[in-house]
Amino acid sequence: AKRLRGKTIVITGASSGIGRATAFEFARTAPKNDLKLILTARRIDTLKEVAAKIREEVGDGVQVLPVQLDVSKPAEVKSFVPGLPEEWRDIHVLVNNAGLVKGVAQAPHIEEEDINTMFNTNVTGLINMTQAILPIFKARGSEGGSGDIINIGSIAGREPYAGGSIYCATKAAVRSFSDSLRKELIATSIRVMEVDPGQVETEFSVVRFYGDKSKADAVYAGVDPLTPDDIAEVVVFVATRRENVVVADTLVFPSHQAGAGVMHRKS
Ligand code: NDP
Ligand code: 8X3
Repeated sequence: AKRLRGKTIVITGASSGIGRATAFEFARTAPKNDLKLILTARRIDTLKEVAAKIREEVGDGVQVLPVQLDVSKPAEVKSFVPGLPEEWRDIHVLVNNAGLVKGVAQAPHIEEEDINTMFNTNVTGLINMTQAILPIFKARGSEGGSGDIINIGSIAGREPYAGGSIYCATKAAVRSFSDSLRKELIATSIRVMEVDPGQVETEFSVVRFYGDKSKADAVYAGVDPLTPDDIAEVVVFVATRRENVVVADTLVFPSHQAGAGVMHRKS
């Protein structure tokens, strides 16, 4: 927790699921009065509720700034850092978590709009956010602790499956980008770390099925998925290692899962 002292952390997609849980976990772990959390997503009202709940749980010690940001819009990402109040620009950790899946359609029936939404959010959004923040990290020079980029990938990026071709391709792209970036930054002390969850129960499946809650619930029937907190703990763990330790890559399953779609169901 001492290692978070004085830091400013940006989380994308903090209005729900893993991003929201990660915000709480950082707040709980932070030394009192000495952490700034910038929470971003499209739903600003939900972000404000998250910020209020964090203050309720951990007190006013942690400063929380909700910022409306659609990572799929390059112009919004470009004006993100310049739009922050001066005292919030000294960013140390970027958690690239915003992401989504749309549908289970297979080629040649995949909607163009869904393809674009997934790529623009999961890939271009993540790359643009990284490019927006990296100059802040690089300006610190090569001494330790100059900055962390934590990308949320997925088992889907390692094991592509039918009905997920676009989503899987986006997460494979995240993986390639993380691995290239780590090599590009080898002479710096910037840490590029990827956390790849297996099945986590969040709004993910509700979004996949365009708001159809019963279809989403069926995904989790008879299984015991991870909770968003389980992944949040891993994200905060990798961010709080000694400066010279890079947890480059992490794959996290619930115990009944052993691959994308390799699930043991009780019924
Ligand atoms: P949720 O749907 O619960 O959360 C997704 C978050 O992303 C929301 O806060 C949403 O906020 C945000 N988001 C979506 N589109 C945009 C956008 N264009 N700009 C900014 N924020 C956006 O799902 P999860 O918590 O499960 O997903 C988080 C990450 O975890 C994703 O990258 C997902 O691919 C990954 N993941 C999830 C797994 C799972 O099984 N749940 C497994 C492996 C990886 P808003 O709508 O307010 O913009
Ligand atoms: C989410 C995991 O396998 O349901 O990234 O697509 S999967």
